[in-house]
Amino acid sequence: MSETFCYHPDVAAALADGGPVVALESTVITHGLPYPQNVAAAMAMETAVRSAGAVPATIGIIQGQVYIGLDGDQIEYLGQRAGQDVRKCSRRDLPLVLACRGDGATTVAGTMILAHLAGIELFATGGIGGVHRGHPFDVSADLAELGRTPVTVISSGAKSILDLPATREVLETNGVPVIGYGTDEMPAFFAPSSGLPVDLRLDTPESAAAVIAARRRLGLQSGLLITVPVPAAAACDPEELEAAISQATQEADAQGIHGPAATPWLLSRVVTLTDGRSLEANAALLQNNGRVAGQIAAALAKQH
Ligand code: PSU
Ligand code: MN
Repeated sequence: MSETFCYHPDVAAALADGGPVVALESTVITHGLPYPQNVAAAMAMETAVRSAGAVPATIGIIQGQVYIGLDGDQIEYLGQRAGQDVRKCSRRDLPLVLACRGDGATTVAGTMILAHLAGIELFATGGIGGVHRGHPFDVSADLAELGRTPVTVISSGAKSILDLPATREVLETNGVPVIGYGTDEMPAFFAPSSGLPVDLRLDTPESAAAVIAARRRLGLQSGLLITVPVPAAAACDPEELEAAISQATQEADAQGIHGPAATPWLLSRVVTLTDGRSLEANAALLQNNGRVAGQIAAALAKQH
């Protein structure tokens, strides 16, 4: 992997020592948030991971080179290209962007694959993809990846731009447990709850590390999903959000926006329709998830 992967020195040192490392994705930078808030959110998330005692590794592809730990200049480079010609990379896209020596931002699916190949077991982000409302065949590659790659994803669940009950069913089919961290209900990104139950509630980093260790002992080659609600102080007004989300979903359908373009388009439309209020909640939950993931990584490293 050494020629294909370029490791940040801090990440290489932590991995060599069995120290705590948390992978972070780059599609949230290029396709999830606008510039310059995307770069600020990515840097704040790295700081949150560090403050919990772990090393962040933001994963991305620049000119066909995979970086396991982008530096600040590289995050700025990708961040400035938000909405431009950076390929959004899930499993199918990875060989294409490498062969073409292109720039690529990794989704949850793409980041899980590269993190696993790099020897990183934990990954924090904002939201996972899912089944699109009204499009039962537009199922994010994230759900299949969670079923086949042994990485633990810490997120705030999935946005209600998606069909959450269907998303929950596909996760179950793929053998992916949904763990609630400090909650009995699966969170719905901006909203702390979705009405859907979790498979297990955990309240401490040590108990989360114990589940990861048990998965490892069984040799299961599948992932775990740990869901963390948005911090209460940063949550948006649920009615305003629901109105924005249903308007955005209807507009996307009317304009024929689908496939990989659907999630980025809906995300940016919701920011506009909420006058940017959803952006603040997004940044807050990213930081909080980075902090929780750092704490779980630290607890896991102590068990070695
Ligand atoms: N949900 C968010 N923000 C995001 C994404 C999802 O709230 O930035 C990104 C993630 O990278 C996720 C991807 O893996 O969108 C899912 O895209 P698709 O539905 O095309 O699989
Ligand atoms: Mn899709």
